[in-house]
Amino acid sequence: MSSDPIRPMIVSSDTEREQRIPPGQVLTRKWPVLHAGSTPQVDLTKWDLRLFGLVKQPARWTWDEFRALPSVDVRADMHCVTRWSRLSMTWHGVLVSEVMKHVELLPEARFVVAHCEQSFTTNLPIEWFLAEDALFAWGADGTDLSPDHGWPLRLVVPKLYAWKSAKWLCGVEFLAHDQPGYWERGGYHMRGDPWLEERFGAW
Ligand SMILES: Nc1nc2c(c(=O)[nH]1)N[C@H]1C(S)=C(S)[C@@H](COP(=O)(O)O)O[C@H]1N2
Ligand SMILES: [Mo]
Repeated sequence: MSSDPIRPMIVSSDTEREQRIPPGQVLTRKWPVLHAGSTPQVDLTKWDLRLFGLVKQPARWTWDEFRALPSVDVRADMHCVTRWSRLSMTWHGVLVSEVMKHVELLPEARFVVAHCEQSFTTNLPIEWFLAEDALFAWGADGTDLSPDHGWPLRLVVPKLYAWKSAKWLCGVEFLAHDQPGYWERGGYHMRGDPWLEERFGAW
């Protein structure tokens, strides 16, 4: 990481709120690890990222191709629905807006499902995926992600509860209708805005 060039810094607008901690959340200085199941072993030589569904042409990147895309740093806070919030993380990766230059969305695409190793999925409305601070991250706070935190690549959507920030990401699917993912089928919210405390239900 230290040999990487200086990357542009994007600052999530939520970090500029006077009250940084959303309702019902508690500040943590540690970085907890939270996920269903075990930490997958990912082989980079077999790894790819696919964008598919309601796009004119699906897109695919190998690890080397993905790492060659222009990268940024994103300063953002992280809020888990289990009530911890971690402030001022610096994520390293490729903005969603940069990746989306490589596909043409069909007009009926309104929702996204993130697909991960071990068939974890999570859904979100497309406008939250396309937010200016959302990125595909391979690193945080100056180092590559550890396997527990989603190495080699995770989605990071700072404006929503962190269960939407899918670890071990392998694909993004564009859909016309919302489709509940893993935690959402278990009762978690289809959107999950921490500022509105969208923890459970509503579908
Ligand atoms: N693939 C996958 N990604 C996941 C999860 C999961 O179970 N599987 N859990 C989510 C939840 S609930 C949270 S709070 C964050 C936690 O990220 P961290 O372990 O890096 O803190 O990852 C999210 N991404
Ligand atoms: Mo979470």
